[in-house]
Amino acid sequence: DSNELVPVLNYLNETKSGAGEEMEGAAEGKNVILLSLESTQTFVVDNTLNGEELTPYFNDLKEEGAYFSNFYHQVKQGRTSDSEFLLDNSLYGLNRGAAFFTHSGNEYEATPEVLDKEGYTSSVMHANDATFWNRNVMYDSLGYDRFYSKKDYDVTEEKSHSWGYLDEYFFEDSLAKMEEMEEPFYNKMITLTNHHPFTLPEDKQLIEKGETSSQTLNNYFQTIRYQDEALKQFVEEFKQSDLYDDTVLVIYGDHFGISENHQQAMGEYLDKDINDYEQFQLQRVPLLMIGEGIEGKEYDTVGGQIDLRPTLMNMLGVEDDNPIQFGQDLFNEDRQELMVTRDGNFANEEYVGVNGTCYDRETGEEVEDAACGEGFEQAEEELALSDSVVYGDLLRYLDETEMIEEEETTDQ
Ligand code: GP9
Repeated sequence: DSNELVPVLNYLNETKSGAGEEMEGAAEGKNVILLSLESTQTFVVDNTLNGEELTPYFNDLKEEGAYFSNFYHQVKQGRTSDSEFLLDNSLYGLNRGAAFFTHSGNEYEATPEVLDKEGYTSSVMHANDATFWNRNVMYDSLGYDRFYSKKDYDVTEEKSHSWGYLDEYFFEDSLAKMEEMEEPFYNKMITLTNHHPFTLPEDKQLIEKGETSSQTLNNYFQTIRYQDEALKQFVEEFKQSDLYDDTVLVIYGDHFGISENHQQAMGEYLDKDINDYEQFQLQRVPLLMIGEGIEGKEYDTVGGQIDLRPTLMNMLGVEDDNPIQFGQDLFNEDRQELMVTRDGNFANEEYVGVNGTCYDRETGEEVEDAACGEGFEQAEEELALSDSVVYGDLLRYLDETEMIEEEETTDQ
């Protein structure tokens, strides 16, 4: 019953800070485009292969917006769907399986529903089969108005490769659809080309393959470079469109592309030994927000995908009436920095705790275990509380939480 939400609410009240002032209302009333870049990790940013930049366009673009260099993905087996779950709910995905499959019948109070009350329409664009990751079912539960899937795109054989519709065509069609959309809108676009096994038609290969001991990593450089070119075409056209002045564009990586099975090759490329600390740091994904009123600035704040919803709501100046969220406004300097991964590892301002070992976050040097004791404990507590919400379908009691909060105020 609703009492099961009490420990969750107490925990969140004790540990999480509210929204900061820096970006409050900075994107009030604007459209939101979330752009999920498939398998895109931060190590490719400002990096090269044989002297050629892997993401030349993104490297420049990030100077124009709020760029987060210590932002982590927090997904597990549900991969892209987990990132979506984290983003729209500010709850953790599950430790096994994908919540998109196992808990699509839950009641949620996700971003689309909250924004709906503010007059927003919501949609997702992804040129894959609608049933993949059970999206067609889950998007209804999350309150999306519309899902543009494969059947809504001009997916021909010439314009496809491997997993499907190539990003450049996906972007082109998607922009055209957005230009026709009722505003304000909240729209999530999910790319596909930079997906394992990272292959491309010959005429789309803009740089050479890598020469490490992993074919996967060698290919990845090419698809990352291709994606960057497609991104360039999209963002440049978007900037020319009428949408630009009224829209905040949020670009982020959904999860890793290169798994730990390729550590040896990553070590060859990055020219260092990939230990647990380095492997953990490789789980950073880019986050960049572009739009009028957002200055070019790099933020080294430690955060993760779970923080995006509260960050965005604050920028939109929207009062989010769902108190069950584990993320915090990334722009709030007073936030307690804690980024928890689904494995119970964590990063905070000073330390990174991985598999029971504690490292200095900046230098990667091992420090005494005790320094990470609290972090590991909090990570475990946080994951367990988030799980209690998902497994218990506790958001169905959300309407009663106002009563709980009122009772608590009266008791004090
Ligand atoms: C599939 C796409 C990729 O539709 O979202 O999913 P992933 O395998 O990365 O989770």
